[in-house]
Amino acid sequence: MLDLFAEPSSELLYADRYPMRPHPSGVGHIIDVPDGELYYAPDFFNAKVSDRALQVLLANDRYPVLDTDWQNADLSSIQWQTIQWRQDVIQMYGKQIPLPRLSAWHGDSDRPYTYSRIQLQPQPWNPALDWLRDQLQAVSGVRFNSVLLNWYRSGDDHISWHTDAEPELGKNPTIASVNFGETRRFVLRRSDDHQQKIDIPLKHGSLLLMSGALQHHWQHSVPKQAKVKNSRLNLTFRVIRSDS
Ligand SMILES: O=C(O)CCC(=O)C(=O)O
Repeated sequence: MLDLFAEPSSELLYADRYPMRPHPSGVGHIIDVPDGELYYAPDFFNAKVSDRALQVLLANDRYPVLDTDWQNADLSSIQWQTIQWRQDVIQMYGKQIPLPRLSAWHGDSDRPYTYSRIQLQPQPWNPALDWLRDQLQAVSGVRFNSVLLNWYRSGDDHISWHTDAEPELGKNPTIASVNFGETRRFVLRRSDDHQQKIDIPLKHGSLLLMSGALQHHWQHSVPKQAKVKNSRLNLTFRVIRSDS
């Protein structure tokens, strides 16, 4: 397994398995995986911006963002100030199963999105999300029109193996994954060979860009991590096509 838990210290690290080279912008590295493209910048957002982002995205009228046991907090009558966090449920065997994380969907109003058979109507852009999207456009050249936010309240929250291959994302989507809060493992595995894995610790302030044919050949997940007690936010910026 390729383990990226150690910070890349040179562009040649892991070159024997998947070559890495500096991104032309000078920030972060391109990881040349077969059948896809990955760009990873561990410190894309500095500590000050990242701390602020966590505070703003979780701002509410009841609990401090840090030092709250969010997994057990009563969220029923909380007023969220920036993001309307919601507990989505999926139907399985006739039962309503809560997803093991909280979510929100923001974006252009004419771009609804369906995942896990949940149809999401976007909440509007706000200054924080708009600012983040501008930073991503500078590095990716892509103007994203939607963002899915996932809040992993502790290491119990997770997301199972899947690909982001919904038709409304187009054939080879570019997806920008931004991370604030606790470091969590982001694991990729080849769809046709589950032993081939890439394990990337997505840390506070990091950016991972997935593009090319990646979603057709690699699945991804964020596994449970029992020792993790604090929150992690993940924002995946996407382009939803109008002709889907
Ligand atoms: O939290 C992450 O890093 C991944 C999120 C994800 O896989 C998704 O939103 O589809």
